[in-house]
Amino acid sequence: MKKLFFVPAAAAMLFLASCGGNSSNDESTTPTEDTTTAPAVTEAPGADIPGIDSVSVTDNITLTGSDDMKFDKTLFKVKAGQQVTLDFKNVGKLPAAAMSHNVVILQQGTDVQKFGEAAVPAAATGHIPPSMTDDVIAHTKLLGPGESDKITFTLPDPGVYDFICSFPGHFGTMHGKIVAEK
Ligand SMILES: [Cu+2]
Repeated sequence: MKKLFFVPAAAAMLFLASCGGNSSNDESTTPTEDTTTAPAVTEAPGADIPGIDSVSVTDNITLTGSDDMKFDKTLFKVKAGQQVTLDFKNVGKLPAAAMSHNVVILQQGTDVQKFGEAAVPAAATGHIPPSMTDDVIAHTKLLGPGESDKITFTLPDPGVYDFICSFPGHFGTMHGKIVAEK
């Protein structure tokens, strides 16, 4: 009886020893996993944008602007380096002088607020500020009610690109993002 008693005791000690070993292994691998996850997140541009998962890649964007100063869509996903067609229509009815719209696609890192403000006095150039043309990847014409314009452009690098309507006072509500995937 006494001999049998020693066997489970030894097994229990082995079990405890192996448990201790395992848990200390887990602790040492946790920081390693964190550092490998971080670059994976930055590799997917715009992964932190709400709703981006339900947006599929396209090379043909259709977009409208309305009298309530809104785009009908604000989030797109394209392939970096691939030509994209954008078809834009002003579906409003208000006169062009009061309510025109365009789509201006900006380089990554452009200060949208600064661009929007610089666009206000730039009526002669369709509200594309001459001092900031380097920040513009592509833009449609400024459109009055019922007008439409079609442009093609290529987003050069993976990342997130802002687009706005640069008609005075509009960029606050008329803005969106195009995510360019690798
Ligand atoms: Cu507008």
